[in-house]
Amino acid sequence: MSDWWQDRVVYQIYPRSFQDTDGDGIGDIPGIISRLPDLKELGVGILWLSPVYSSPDDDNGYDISDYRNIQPAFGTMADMDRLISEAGRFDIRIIMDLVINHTSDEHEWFQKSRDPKSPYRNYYIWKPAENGGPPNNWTSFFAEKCWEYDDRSAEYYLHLFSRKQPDLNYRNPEVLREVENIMRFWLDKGISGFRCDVINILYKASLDDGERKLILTGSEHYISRGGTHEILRRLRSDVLNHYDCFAVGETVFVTPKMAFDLCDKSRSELDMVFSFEHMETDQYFVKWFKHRFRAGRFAKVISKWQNELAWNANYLENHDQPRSVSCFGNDKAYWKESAKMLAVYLLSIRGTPYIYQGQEIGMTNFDFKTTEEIQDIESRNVYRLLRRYHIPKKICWKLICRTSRDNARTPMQWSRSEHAGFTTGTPWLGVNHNYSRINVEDQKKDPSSIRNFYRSMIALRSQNDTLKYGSFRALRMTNRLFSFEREYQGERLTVLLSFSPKSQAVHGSGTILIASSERTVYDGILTPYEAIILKTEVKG
Ligand code: ISL
Repeated sequence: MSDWWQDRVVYQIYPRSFQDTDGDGIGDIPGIISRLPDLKELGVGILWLSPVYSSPDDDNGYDISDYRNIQPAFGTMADMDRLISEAGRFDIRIIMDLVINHTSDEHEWFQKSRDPKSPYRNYYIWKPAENGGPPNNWTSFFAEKCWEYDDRSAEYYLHLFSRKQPDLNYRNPEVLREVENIMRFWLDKGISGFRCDVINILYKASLDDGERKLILTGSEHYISRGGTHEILRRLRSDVLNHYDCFAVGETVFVTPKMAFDLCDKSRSELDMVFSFEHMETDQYFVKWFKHRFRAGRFAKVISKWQNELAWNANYLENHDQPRSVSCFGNDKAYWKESAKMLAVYLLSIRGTPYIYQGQEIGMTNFDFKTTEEIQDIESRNVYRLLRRYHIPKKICWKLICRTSRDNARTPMQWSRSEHAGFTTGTPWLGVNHNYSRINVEDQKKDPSSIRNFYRSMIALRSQNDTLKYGSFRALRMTNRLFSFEREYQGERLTVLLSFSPKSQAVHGSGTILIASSERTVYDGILTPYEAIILKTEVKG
């Protein structure tokens, strides 16, 4: 028996950059409502909304100051209620981002917590100075210190992200109770689950110094510790089990073994997790130092995760990653071919597919020219840090261009009109100048477009049980070719994916189920970046 969240395709919306309707240059909820017919036509069954809650926007909504209110720039609670019901009319379910590792420092709990006598003090992690300095040697995800001194209470508080994102204290049962109530509040409104932000780091097992590491010193004290498993089991039994919903965890530095434990049905924690290893196949140690993408390595990582987990959350893009056609494909000479090939990969591998806004039209990395155009807090911090080490500006800029989270955050390209039809005002982040060539409106009209190909692939997946439930077996995993088989109830599908700008001979037999090119018969030669699914009946 499958669950509905295994059958459907998820589409991630980054509300700030999706569709503006009031001309303030920031996307909004009425904008999402206005695009529901487009999403339905594409074949989307679930929407994941990045945070729409009240926030001072230090980290674009991942710093929440009120979990029960909507950020005014995005609209009102009435808009949100309307979105849930309108989406329901299209049979589209909604999941929301659950950001509970930290809040904003402007959240009422934190403001009260600054008073050492307040009952809220224990909602966060406060510690006195250690030898006149921070309580331990940990470092943050955003290339800065992770302890901030608060004059008012004369102690430090922990923040694994920006200093405006203090970490909640999960040793305090009150915090869990508050979180459960927030989850119920949204589930009662009719949403169908959560994407749980950095969910495997909630519980800090100790605050001792960490082993010194190039990045994230201290992480061994909080990555996937027993306390987090316990919290997840509580959230499941107290809340999630009482609704028709699912939970996908964003799990940083997760290994297949950790992911297995988090998703093991008998433990009742999460339904699936986002892992990162495949996204790191083009980097040395940290994402800022990239090397050429090697498809062979990517394929091996994917195969490992396919073999070790019963069900994966599959993605190539999100609001934190550069555009997939720019890093795994070829966004110049083979832009269209490679974007379609990646679509075949994403929709034919076993698991729930997650498409990020703009991926379905092959949006590319930004074309900014200066650092002033960058808004992302992480990119800004890293740039500053690299400059402190006297790394030449040109090199810093190159690193930022390839890796910045703003690559994914440039506004959605809807049409050829000004600002790509995203806004009538000034967009909060620059629109990529290629919008007159890459946009939804043109691609809807062109039968051979990337978007129409995504539509066909989504439709194919929804009708084909082998693509949804079939077993996975890797065949070839080289830098030029990734091929694998899926098998289910007497049907075998062979998926051939070319990662090469050259034609190559690849053995394969069967009838073509779908091809990213126009061909109807397979002659044993894959053209550059071509993808084909061949179908054979299994004897016996
Ligand atoms: O961006 C990253 C890698 O590309 C990560 O280090 C990222 O910070 C990490 O995956 C956690 O991400 C999530 O939580 C952050 C938020 O900034 C991200 O946007 C969110 O996806 C803090 O809430």
